[in-house]
Amino acid sequence: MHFSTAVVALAASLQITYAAPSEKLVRESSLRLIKTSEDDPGQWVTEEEKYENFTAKKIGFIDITEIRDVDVLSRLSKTDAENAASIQAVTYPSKVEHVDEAEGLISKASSTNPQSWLRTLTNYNTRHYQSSTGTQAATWLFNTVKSVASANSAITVRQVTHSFNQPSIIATLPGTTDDLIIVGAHLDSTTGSSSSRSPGADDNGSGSVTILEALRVLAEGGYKPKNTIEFHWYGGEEGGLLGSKDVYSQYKTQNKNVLAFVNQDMTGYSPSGKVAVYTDYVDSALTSYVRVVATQYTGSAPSSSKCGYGCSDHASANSNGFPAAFVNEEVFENSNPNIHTSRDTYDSIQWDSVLRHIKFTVGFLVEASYI
Ligand SMILES: *[C@@H]1O[C@H](CO)[C@@H](O)[C@H](O)[C@H]1NC(C)=O
Ligand SMILES: CC(=O)N[C@H]1CO[C@H](CO)[C@@H](O)[C@@H]1O
Repeated sequence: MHFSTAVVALAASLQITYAAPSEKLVRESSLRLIKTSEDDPGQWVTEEEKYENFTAKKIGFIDITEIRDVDVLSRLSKTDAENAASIQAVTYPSKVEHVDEAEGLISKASSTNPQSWLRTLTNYNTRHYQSSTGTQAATWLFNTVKSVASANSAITVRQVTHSFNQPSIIATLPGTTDDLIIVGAHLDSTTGSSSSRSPGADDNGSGSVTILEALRVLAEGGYKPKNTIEFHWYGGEEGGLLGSKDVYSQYKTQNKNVLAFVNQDMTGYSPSGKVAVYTDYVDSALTSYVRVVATQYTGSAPSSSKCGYGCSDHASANSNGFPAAFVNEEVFENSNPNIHTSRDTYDSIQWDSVLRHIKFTVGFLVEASYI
């Protein structure tokens, strides 16, 4: 049971009234406290309700059961406009400045390896964060990231453990400064229960293999950045941004200087043939810079879209005070109709769309490594 007195005390101190769980739900235990909007004081739900009442209805949520940081809880209850002043301010370039260097690396990118990696990821019955196959998939990904990173001995790869079995994975390419440029995606998938078939090809295996290919290209190219570059694969996103919440909470405690985090979630379905830059729960200055970089390296100006509260892992960086942006395959209204279902299969992936995101990712990492 997670109805802890600490949360109640915190709620009182924040003058937030959390919804009391019903007796029945308390008895069933393993209740989680989730928030679906700034104004939502919190709702106690079962794991099944997370999927049935929210994910399946495309309602985003953040699992705040374990969050104790009052700054973070406060930001999660304020609008973007109210939070803007408390997100670390970074001055970004107004144009791209390293095109030749980036294009040289981009020319080495392909979808050959991503296809084989995504085959393996989607062959796990599910990557649900509470399933044993979800943990096995994370272990396979950890070993694969280590193998890809071994092309450059400077790169380190580690796992971040959570209150659930599935870890997150972080690869670090050290620069000459400790300032961080981060790209990330989540490695888990869901269709509800921890045992139901959930290939999660697009949501969000596609984002995971997109950033892994970018790592391969930079590792094999012997790329030496000024800023330190990190690649993050988060566990437990579908449970309410659980893995990224832990990672950014640790980075906040450790006073890490994150100059930019770009989240990519789904990258393999795009009828319009253009990437979409999302504008809610992100940093507006970083988002403008991402548009400039995406226009250069994908060949067209991105569309704009919004996906609401708790939509994906950029919200965790944002609520911890770090500048975040979100680049997705398509505008929200036209996004992949198969996600969170057993139809989100390998065969439905559009590889030209994945390659577009890989080019953007490599271009962004090279450009931002000089900020
Ligand atoms: C979830 O949906 C069921 C069925 O509509 C409803 O009975 C239940 O109260 C809902 N739970 C929450 C936490 O909203
Ligand atoms: C919005 C997006 O691209 N993300 C997908 C991956 O997971 C999140 C959380 O479930 C969903 O919003 C989308 O399915």
